[in-house]
Amino acid sequence: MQCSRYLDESMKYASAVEKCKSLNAEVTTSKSQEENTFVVGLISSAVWLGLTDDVKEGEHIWVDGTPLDYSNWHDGEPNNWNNIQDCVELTTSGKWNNRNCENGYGVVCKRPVQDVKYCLDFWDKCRDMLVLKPSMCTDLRIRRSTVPTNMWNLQYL
Ligand SMILES: [Ca+2]
Ligand SMILES: [Ca+2]
Repeated sequence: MQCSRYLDESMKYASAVEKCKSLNAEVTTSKSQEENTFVVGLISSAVWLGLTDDVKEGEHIWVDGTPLDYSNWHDGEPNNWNNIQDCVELTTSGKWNNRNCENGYGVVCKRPVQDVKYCLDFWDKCRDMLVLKPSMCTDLRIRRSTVPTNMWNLQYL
C-alpha cells in the first residue's frame, strides 16, 4: 500500500525527484489502470511520472528500477519529439505523453505506508484511499480502532 501527496508546483523533472526525496518518497509510478486512476484523482493539472528513457532511448524505466509493463500513452506517443523527450507527463485525462525533462509540471510523491497515523496526519488523500480504494491495500488488512476518534490501525496479514 502506498501513501501519496500531490504538490501543485511547476518544476522540472530533476527537481521533482529531489522534492519527493526530501519527503522520503519517490515520484509516483502508475503501474496499473487502478493506480493511474488513483493518481489522476489527486491532481488538478499535469504531473511527472517517475518514468524515463534517458538511459536507452525508447526503453522506459520506472524510478524504482522496474521496467514498463502497464502503460497509457496518448495516441502517437511516446514520440520523442525533437529527440529531447526522456521524461513523461501524466495529463489530467489519464493519458501519458513524453516530454522534455526541463519542462515544468507538478508532482505526486508516494511512499509505502509505515505508520498509518503518520500517513493520515501528513499525506493528502490517504483517508480517502483507505476507505475508497481498499483494493490498493492488498497486502494489508485495515481495521478501524474500536477505541477513540478516527484513528486507523494497520495489521499485516
Ligand atoms: Ca526519449
Ligand atoms: Ca511526446
